[in-house]
Amino acid sequence: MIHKHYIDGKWVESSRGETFESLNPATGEVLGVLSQAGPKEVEAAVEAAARAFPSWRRFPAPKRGEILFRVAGILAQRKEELATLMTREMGKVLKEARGDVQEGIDMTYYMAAEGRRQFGQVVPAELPDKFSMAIRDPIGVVAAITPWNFPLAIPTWKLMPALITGNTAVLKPAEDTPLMACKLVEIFEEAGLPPGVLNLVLGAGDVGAMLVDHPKVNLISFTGSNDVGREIAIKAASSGKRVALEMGGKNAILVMADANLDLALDGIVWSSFGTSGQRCTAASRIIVHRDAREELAEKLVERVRALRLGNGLLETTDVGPVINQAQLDRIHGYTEVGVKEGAELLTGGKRYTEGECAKGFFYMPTLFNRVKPGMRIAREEIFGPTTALIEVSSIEEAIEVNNATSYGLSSAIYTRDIRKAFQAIQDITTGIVYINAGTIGAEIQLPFGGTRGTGNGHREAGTAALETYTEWKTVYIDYSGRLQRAQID
Ligand code: UN1
Repeated sequence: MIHKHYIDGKWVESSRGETFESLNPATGEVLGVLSQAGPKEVEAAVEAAARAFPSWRRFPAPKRGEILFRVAGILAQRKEELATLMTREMGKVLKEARGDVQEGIDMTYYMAAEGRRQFGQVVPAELPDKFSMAIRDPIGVVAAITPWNFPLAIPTWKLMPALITGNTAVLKPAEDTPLMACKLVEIFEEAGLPPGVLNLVLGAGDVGAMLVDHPKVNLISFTGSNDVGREIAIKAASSGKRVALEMGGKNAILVMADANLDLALDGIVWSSFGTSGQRCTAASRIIVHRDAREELAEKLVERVRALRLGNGLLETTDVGPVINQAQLDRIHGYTEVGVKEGAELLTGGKRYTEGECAKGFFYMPTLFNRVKPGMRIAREEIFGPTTALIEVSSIEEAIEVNNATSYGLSSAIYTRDIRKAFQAIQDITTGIVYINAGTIGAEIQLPFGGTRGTGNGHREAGTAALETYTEWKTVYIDYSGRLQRAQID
């Protein structure tokens, strides 16, 4: 069976007949064959979304919400099945895959409820017998281009706020995790979403590029690498499209000398090696006060060496594979860079090929010591199970090193001193700050996103997402029956 695109309420194969495969990164097993979109499918999908827009925007928002509530209910009912497929397709361990599905469920319920909110603004007018307010209007056709690391959660971050506010959409999921996207779209269909409101096109980056270029796409929401994000931003600027970007991170955990070190160790291991480090929120720098560095390094090596690699479906596995060969090579490339730059490799630094793992893309959790802030492994996003210890001598220096990167997503500080905690909240310049918790695990009801190279000022999740997917329409109603001149009369 070939998995198909979903266009205008129908599952269709590409006219060119080209296909690609989805692989299990833990075993190399082929999980499915998928139709690959060409220009014709992209055209049809965007046209369908554009045609569906006028009636969907007039469809009462609470009714749109009812459909989303049904989607959330089905997601919740099928959580285990979806999580298992996710582990097989993406590799993350089952408990994390359940978390990914749960994040999708949470976002769907949250945005479904926005069907009865989408608060506007009503303020007094400056003239008598005049009423003034601002209401939200949808933008039009949204292209949602999503990554493989959160194959269910991230599509919901984009689609739910887009659809609840009356936009229509075309989803282009990463080519490494298309089966999860097919499942999500099937669930929308089952929940009764009208044809054309959500369309799905499958394929590689060229399909995303066609969407970006299509004149009837009004808004591009992209999560992925900085290189691709920047290209999209340039194109969108010249065509006048709205674009919301979520890109890389080089997140740090700051460990002060007064920290509860065991707590910090838990946070570091979870944030650096959870999801095999393949989160944009992953901690790839540990900025530690010199008085705590030796003890932390010693204990951390022990903890990292104890992590068990394997198939994420096994209860005994702590760390699953990385997504594909190219990522494996890239991660190892950074190990070589670190060694060449003079950092001390404490553990890991190699591909892992024991037993069954030989068939998959496994990389040993890797820890570098004596890393300097200027080194490439301290500046560039690796997106794998690699983290770097950087020594500092004060909280001021720690914050300065934390902030001095071209990214700005998430930061964490471990300290028992309330003054240091507030100093960090005040002076850290990333979009997310954690106190006595690691850098990962943002919740969906608050803004998610980052400063500097991480994004372009937009935020996902929470009510902030409504800003991305709507335009303000300001309305003045003059019932005085005469000409009233603002700022003059
Ligand atoms: C991502 O890695 O792209 O905060 C998203 C977290 C998750 C989302 C990560 N809730 O780690």
